[in-house]
Order: sequence, then C-alpha cells, then structure tokens
Amino acid sequence: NYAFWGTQPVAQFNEQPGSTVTDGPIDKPKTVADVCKEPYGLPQNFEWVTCNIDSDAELKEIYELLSAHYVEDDDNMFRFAYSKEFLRWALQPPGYQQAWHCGVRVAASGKLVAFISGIPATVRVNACALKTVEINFLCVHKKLRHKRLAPVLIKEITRRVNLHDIWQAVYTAGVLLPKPVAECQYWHRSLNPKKLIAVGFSRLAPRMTMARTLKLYKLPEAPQTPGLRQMEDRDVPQVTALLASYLRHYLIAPELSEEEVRHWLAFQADVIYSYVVESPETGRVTDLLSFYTLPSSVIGNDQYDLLKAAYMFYTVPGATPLPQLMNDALILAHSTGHDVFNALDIFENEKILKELKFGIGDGKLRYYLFNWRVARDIPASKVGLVML
Ligand code: MYA
Ligand code: JJ1
Repeated sequence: NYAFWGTQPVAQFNEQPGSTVTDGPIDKPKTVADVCKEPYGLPQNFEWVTCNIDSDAELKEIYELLSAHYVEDDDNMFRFAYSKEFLRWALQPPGYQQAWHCGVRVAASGKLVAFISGIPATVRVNACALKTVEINFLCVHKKLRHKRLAPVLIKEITRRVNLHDIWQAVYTAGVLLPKPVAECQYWHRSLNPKKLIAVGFSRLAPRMTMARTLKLYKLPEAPQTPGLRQMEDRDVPQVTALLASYLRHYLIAPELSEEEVRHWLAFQADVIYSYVVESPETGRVTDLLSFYTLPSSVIGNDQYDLLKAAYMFYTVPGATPLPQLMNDALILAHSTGHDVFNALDIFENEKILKELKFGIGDGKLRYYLFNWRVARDIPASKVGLVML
C-alpha cells in the first residue's frame, strides 16, 4: 500500500523474480524532449528554489534545516548533524549541477522548509555501468510532515535530472520502501564508552563495570602499520587504480575517475580522513583507509549536545590485512576526537567486525535503484558503494 511508490518505476514487493528476468530499465525509454520543462506544482504559498552552496548564507539555511529536521534513530535520541563543510564536500563533486540542490521556501517569509539533492555518479550494478544520480538529504520541516510534499520533491528532482538525459538513480534510506536491492546492518565500535553510555547510545554490559569497559575498548595512541600516512594529492593516480581493482569484486560499486578520487578522498579534518600505506621498500601505495565525520545531535541530554561519529568510507586492504587496517582506522578516529566508529556489513566487514569489538546497531540501511531492475537482490557483502 504505497500510494506514491506504487506509481514509480521501482521494483515492487509483489514481483516474483522469475529466472528469465534480466537487469534493465523499468520505464519505457524516453528522451529529453519528452520531459516536462515546467516545475511541478507546489501547494499555494510555497516556491521552488535552487540553492547556491557557494553562498555561506544559503549553505547555512540548508545546514539549519537538516540540523533540526533530518534523520533520527528509531527512539528519537539522536539526529544527524552534518556540518556545513561536510555538506559542501557532499554536494559539490566533479560535474555537480546546482539545479539538483533543490529547495522549497515559504513564499511569504522565504523560510527554507524542504530540500532534496542529487549528485552525478557512475555506478556499476552487476555488469552495467549506469550514469546515475545519487539522491540524498531529502528533508521536510517537521511542521509540514505527512502532507505529501516528499513525493513532489522526488518528482521535481526526477524531472531536473531527466533534463540532463539521466534516467537512473541510487539512494539509501533507513526506512523500508519498494524495493531494496540490498539490505545492510549498522555496527558500532565504542571509542569513548563513558560518553556513549552517558548519552544513552550504549549501555554498560551485564556484569561489566565502567573500569572494565574502559579497558576493553582502550586503543593505542598511534597507528601500528609501518608506512601509514595521510593521503596526499600525489597519491591520487595510485589510489584510483587501487580502488578500481578492489571495487571490481562488488556487484554495486562506483566507477571513480581520478578527479572524483581527488574530491572524495582529499584529507579534510572534521570531514574526510584518508590515509594510505606506502611500502617502505618500493614507495608504492599498497593500501587505503578512510572514514568521514558525521556528528549527531544528542536530543535532550544536559551533559552533552553532540556525539562525534566516524563512518567507514572506502578502505582497501592490499599488503595489510583488513583487520589491521581497520584497527588503525579505529586508532586514528579515536585520536582525532571521535566517540564512536560506525560501519555497515558491506565489503568484507562482516568477517572482522566482531574481532574488532563492534556491536550490532538497531539501524538498517537499505539501498535502492530508481528505474533499474535487477534479476537478484544483492547481499550486503557484495555492496561496494558508500553513500554519505
Ligand atoms: S533518505 C533520508 C530521508 N530523510 C529523512 O528521513 C529526514 C526526516 N524525515 C523527513 O524529512 C520526512 O519524513 C520525509 C518524508 C521527507 C522523509 N525516501 O511528504 P510525505 C515516502 C523516499 O507525506 P513526510 C534520503 O534522503 C512514503 O513512503 N520516500 O511524508 C534518500 C510515502 O510514499 P508512499 C519516502 O514524512 C531519499 C511518501 O513519502 C521516504 O512528510 C530518496 C509520504 O510523503 C524516504 N526516506 O516526508 C528519495 N520517507 O505513499 C527517492 C517517506 O508511496 C529518490 N517516503 O508510501 C528517487 C530517485 C529520484 C531521481 C530519479 C532520477 C532519474
Ligand atoms: O546509531 C544507531 N543506533 C545506535 C543508537 C541507538 C539509540 C536507541 N535507538 C545503537 N547503539 C548501540 C551501540 C552499541 C555500542 C557498543 C556495542 C553494542 C552496540 O544501535 C543507528 C544505527 O544502528 N542509527 C540510526 O538509526 C540512524 C538512522 C540510520 C538510517 C540512515 C539513513 C540515511 C539516509 C540517507 O542516505
């Protein structure tokens, strides 16, 4: 019973994948000439705007909308608090379109009350490299919820993307919609257990004291892999090749140009932390490790208002075993002030999360494709795409 999603070119729950189904588009083929040139109608008193991320004032408006109204956990204890610098990084990759930073304002006051964004990306799904848009940051002000504004935002961004002759999209959400191509599980590794317990993110395990808990999660001060250092611009060609050969093993993964690798993996404190292992013998880059910073507001706690979380981004084990590389990621995230390290059970993570003292979270992340059918669902361990 999905009044909106039942009308869209997405896989539906009732479809039984027969053995003859092959990957391909769901809609009949269209051209840019078929696309409506006028924006969708909004309810009276609202107007469309294209947001200019380069403007500090406009970026601040998006930041404030998301800080107060974006994704919360199931118990409404934490809400994602993407920083302004992070939003710039997330929304301005190579080839970004300003028209895909799409807002809704109240006409009279000019107040920004809704947002949706898309960025261009080539994503390979099974054997097909798709020119797609990655949709993210869909948000409607809490006072305007359940008025069917979200479907209008989705149809408008679809129109704006279709005008660029792009017909497929990728998106992730915590909620269940028709119909995930993959379902992934969040895992969490405590870095600052005392604070995590104080804010209700985690609990003292049965028969554990605070002292034993601190000892359990204690980490060395410095990374342990010889040759590990911050990634630099000169590493981009080798990192691009290393990533490409790694991502080939996954059924859904981005295809990244050197320019995109430079954008997504340039070290930027408090946004994206990226490190490489340079072989002391050959001087070649053998491994990559990266995580991004996404704090969450702590709702209604008088001791703390922000939880600083690191999220695993692209990590490629080459000469270094993955558990050792990930342990260095934990050490680096801790020493850069993060309280918790979050990861999904994608890539080869499932095998190593337990030994690194991750615990299972209460959140899931579903991956979706728009206007693309796949013959088979993709298991989490075959997902090689990280969305912010
Ligand atoms: S996921 C993050 C989404 N944001 C949040 O969760 C922030 C907090 N929540 C809100 O701001 C609102 O609750 C939102 C819904 C805006 C989510 N993705 O207006 P409504 C369907 C897709 O009355 P509201 C992210 O950013 C719902 O099933 N659809 O509801 C990726 C119902 O449809 P149906 C969703 O609560 C976004 C309809 O909306 C989501 O006021 C990818 C109700 O609308 C959701 N997360 O607003 C978007 N949540 O009747 C799709 C609810 O069928 C992109 N709904 O059940 C598709 C590709 C487009 C480009 C294509 C190019 C080719
Ligand atoms: O962060 C999440 N859950 C936490 C907090 C739970 C608070 C109560 N609901 C959690 N904590 C337990 C950790 C513990 C650490 C020590 C070891 C044992 C485990 O489980 C969850 C993920 O698990 N986060 C969310 O629910 C946020 C929303 C996730 C969907 C994201 C949608 C993104 C959309 C845009 O692309």
